[in-house]
Amino acid sequence: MNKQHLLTGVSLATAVIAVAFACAKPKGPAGQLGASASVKELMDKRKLTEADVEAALRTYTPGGRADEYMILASGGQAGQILAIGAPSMRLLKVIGVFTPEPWQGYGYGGGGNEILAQGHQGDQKLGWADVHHPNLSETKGDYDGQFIFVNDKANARVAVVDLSDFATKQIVVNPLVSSDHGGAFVTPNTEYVIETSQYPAPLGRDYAPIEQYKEKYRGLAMFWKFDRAKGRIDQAASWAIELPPYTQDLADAGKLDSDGFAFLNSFNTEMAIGGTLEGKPPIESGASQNDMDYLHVIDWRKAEKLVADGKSTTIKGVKVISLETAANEGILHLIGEPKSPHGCDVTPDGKEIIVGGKLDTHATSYSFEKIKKLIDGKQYSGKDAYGVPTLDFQQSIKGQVEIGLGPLHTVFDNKGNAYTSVFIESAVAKWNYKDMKLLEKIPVHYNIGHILSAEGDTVSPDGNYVVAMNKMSIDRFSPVGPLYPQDFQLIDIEGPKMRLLVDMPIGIGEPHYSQMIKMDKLKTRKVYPVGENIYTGQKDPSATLAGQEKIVRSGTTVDVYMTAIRSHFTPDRIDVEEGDTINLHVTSLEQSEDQTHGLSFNLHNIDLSLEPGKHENVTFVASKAGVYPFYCTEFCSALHLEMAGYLLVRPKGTPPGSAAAAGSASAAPSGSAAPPAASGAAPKK
Ligand code: CUK
Ligand code: CUA
Repeated sequence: MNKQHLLTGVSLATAVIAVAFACAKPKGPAGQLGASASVKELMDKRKLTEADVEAALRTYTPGGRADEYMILASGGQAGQILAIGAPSMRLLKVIGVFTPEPWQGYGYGGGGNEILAQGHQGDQKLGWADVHHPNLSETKGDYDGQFIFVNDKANARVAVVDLSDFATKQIVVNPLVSSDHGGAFVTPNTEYVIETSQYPAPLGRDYAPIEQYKEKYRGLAMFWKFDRAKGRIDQAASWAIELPPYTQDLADAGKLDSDGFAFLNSFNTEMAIGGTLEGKPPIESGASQNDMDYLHVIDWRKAEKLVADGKSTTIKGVKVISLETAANEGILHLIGEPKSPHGCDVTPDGKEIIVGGKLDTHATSYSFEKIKKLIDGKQYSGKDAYGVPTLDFQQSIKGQVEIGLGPLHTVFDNKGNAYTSVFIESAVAKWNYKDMKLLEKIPVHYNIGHILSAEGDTVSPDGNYVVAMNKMSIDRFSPVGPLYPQDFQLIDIEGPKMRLLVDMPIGIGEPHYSQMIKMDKLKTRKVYPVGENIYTGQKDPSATLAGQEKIVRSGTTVDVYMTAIRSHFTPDRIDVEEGDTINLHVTSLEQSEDQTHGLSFNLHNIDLSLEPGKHENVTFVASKAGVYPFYCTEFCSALHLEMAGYLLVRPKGTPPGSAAAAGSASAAPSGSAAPPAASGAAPKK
């Protein structure tokens, strides 16, 4: 151990260690770990510094004690959302969203299949997503803990996850654009979930030659109307605004002073279209010619009114305010933003919009008050190529702060400080946006993309933690092959100096954004009422109670009404004929917390998760004769292994129980395959 370090350690750390030592005095007989010397020995043995021990004391969360916060993180290419406790930085759950998730039985036969199918596009049964920005639902600009929304950049989709049970309830497909990025951002009362396009393309996903980029290709801001009572996006009440074919990027909704507005940045206002094989410059350099791109300022309340007044056109069933209308009616204004902008974050008071620049050294703060004045006075600096009024950059900004190379995203605390991720420099820069002063920088490891802060996107951030979401993790973790995990670094921001506390590897995808909510805002259910279909939120019409189990045959359709409870399925034998269609309805009768059963069928790609009370419906065809065991996949009880049964699929034309079916000469007892409750030819409900 480095003695020098011990001597020069910060006083807070020393105090904490002293407490740790004091608390570690031996209580019992002969010295196991306990005396202060032993803690020091342990530190020596594990090569831990005082700073390490202090960080551990600030983050270690004993079993049985809840974390103060939950981070809901994008799962990146995994297409999922990660639920992480903070400050312990322990992974709690990977929520199946756009990608099938077998443990949750999401996409393996049950109702989750229908949710995933909502996200299919034509013949493309998409099995993944590129999730970028989770956003929690808000009430009066504060996280309310009810829902979280995420976008799929690769396929322009938005999903709705209900935080009462951490299950995905809806996926909507944007029929107008092929990719999105500025999403999913909510307005302060979750009136809308905003999704803006990334790579321009003809609206409605039609074809147009790339040479017609400027005439035919467009960007878009989609305003998905959220119906909170139903907990679903109301697609019929949603609408959009056509945007110029600049590559729109990040977005944020105004709040308090700027409520009613949305802000999104863009790059490639050069409208570069590549063509490297044809001898043209790549998009990368073509898009980096201009010193300024455009911050888009959208008056969504005004737009909402225009749509209500019928001043929109309809494309692929969506009401769209045309670019011309948006320009002429004061819906859309553009302001220059430097250089290769990224990140667009509204301050908690709603007064400023902070924009980073990937090739810039500044964070730029736009003043909403100034912007509003220019707009109201129609003091335009000109128009862009599409006739959209532009505002003067200098007259719109409050100022710029030099913070380092490659500032991206910004989050906030409760003291007027901003924390900006600085990508190229691999640092977090803390600066005060009231007096526009850089205060401090802390290195992170490495190549930080987004940054998140506790309750950070609300009108009242907590100001105790930020998390650096780093793209690279060289030398931070044990090697796991050439594909390295991402690195979440929890940073304490409560004191005068930022302190790096702990690294958490993320081994499932590249998370872009995350949000951090106070754990006590989450009102999570522990069990479902018996028979609940979690995808409709209603008791399922086929819910089966104890004693109601039965198998109902109608022609080649077999309806199985099944229950699951420790440690059996009733019925436990399903006897069908090759080619029959089976509608399996299964209800968990459990009402005890954490008593989950699984139900899997051999060789049919069926795997359900039956949390207490949950009901699932599965339809499948018994296409091949054979004997298929089904069993419970959760180790639910001492007799879990016995929680099993058989699906018996007789060869076509073989009567039930026939010995011939088994190819045997001896007679079999008759009627052996049908459970007692089975009724003959009852029609399907
Ligand atoms: S983006 Cu990934 S680091 Cu999609 Cu929000 Cu900036
Ligand atoms: Cu039920 Cu194992």
